[in-house]
This record gives sequence, structure tokens and C-alpha cells, in this order.
Amino acid sequence: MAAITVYGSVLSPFVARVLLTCGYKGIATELSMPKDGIKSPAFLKLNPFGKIPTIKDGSTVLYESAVIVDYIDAKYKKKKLIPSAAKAMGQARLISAISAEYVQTAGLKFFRMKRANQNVPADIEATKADLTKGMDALEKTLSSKKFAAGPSVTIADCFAIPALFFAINASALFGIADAIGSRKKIRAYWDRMQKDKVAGKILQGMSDRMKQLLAG
Ligand SMILES: N[C@@H](CCC(=O)N[C@@H](CS)C(=O)NCC(=O)O)C(=O)O
Repeated sequence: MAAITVYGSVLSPFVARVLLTCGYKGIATELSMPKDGIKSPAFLKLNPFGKIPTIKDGSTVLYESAVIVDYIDAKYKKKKLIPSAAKAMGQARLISAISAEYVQTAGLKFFRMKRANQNVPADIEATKADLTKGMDALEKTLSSKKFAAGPSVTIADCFAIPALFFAINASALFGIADAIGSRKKIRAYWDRMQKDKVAGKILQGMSDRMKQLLAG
């Protein structure tokens, strides 16, 4: 099976979702930034929004990370990540939505404020409050088993892992020493994911890249 070309950088949580999906399904990827940049005419032909991730899988070109994740899981049947039973699917999708819409959005906001050198106290407080709400919902929804939605890896892990990376590491840039706090399920999950072979490698890549960007 030929590798899927993924245009993007591992630090993007949207790209990381796709890399985790491929990693857990055992699909090879070739990750690179588009040669002439994401707003180049050549790349805009692939993705009119000029965003990453964008993938090429044979003759198929797709963008929008959630769509890409669904496509990969539908096309490559081995190790399905989207449960077929309604209840399990709902649980996995709910964790994915909480992670993407609330936890990751707040984490990314912290990161973008830092990079833009924005220190508006009202914005910082509002983002902290948003992060708290997202993390509380995630704590209630997360399973206590090995993976986010149960004993097996699902799409929920592909969304929760990058979201938690930003929630924890970007909020730390604004003095939040421990974004997990007393949330026991998230704490145990996060500890397990550092040691997980697929997640651990991607988390290391995200961490290295974040340090590089903040340093320079
Ligand atoms: N909804 C898109 C969001 C992708 C996105 O915003 N990617 C960022 C990188 S984290 C990007 O390409 N930003 C460049 C830009 O918006 O110009 C998805 O899920 O793929």
C-alpha cells in the first residue's frame, strides 16, 4: 500500500489527528509542508482555503481533518476507529467533539495569544474559563479504560490527544502549571498516552516543534 501524502506540520493539532489515525491503523504517511507554501497557487488548487492538513491518497485529494479521518477509516477497513454500534459511536464522537470544539479551541487560543504577544487579562481569563468547562466535560465523558472511549483505540483518541497537548502545554505559557488539576480520568489517560507507542511518538514531535517555535 502506497503511503498517504499528508501536507502539514506535526504541531498542528488538526494534522496530528490525521497522523494519529494513520498511526493507529498502521498506514504509512509522508508528511511535508507544501513546497511553495500553503497559500501558493499550486497548493490552493488542492485546498482552496490554503490550510493544513490536506492529503493525497492516490488520486484522492481531501482537506478538513475530520473529513480526512472519516475517509481514512472508511477506506482502510483494518482496525476500524469509528465504532459501528450506535452507543459506542456516540460516545467516541462526543469525546471527539468536546476535545475539538472546547478543549483544543481554548488551548490553541492560548498558543496564538502567546505567539502574537497578546496579554489582555480579560482574554486570558475568558480562555481559562473556556478551558475549565471543556476539561470538566472531558473528565465526565472519558472512559477509565486504556483508551479515551474504552479498551480499544477509537477516533476519540485521535481528537483528544492533540487537544490535551495544547490544553496542557499552551495554558502553561500563561502560568497554568497543571491544566489537568484534580481530574483523575484525564490524568491517568494522559499518563498512559505518553507511554503509548503511536501517541508518544506524535506527542514528542509536537513538543519538539512547539519548543523550536517558541524559541525562535
Ligand atoms: N477546519 C480545519 C482547520 C485547519 C487549520 O486551521 N489548520 C491551520 C494549522 S493549525 C492552518 O492551516 N492555518 C493556516 C491558515 O489558516 O492560513 C481542519 O480541521 O482541517
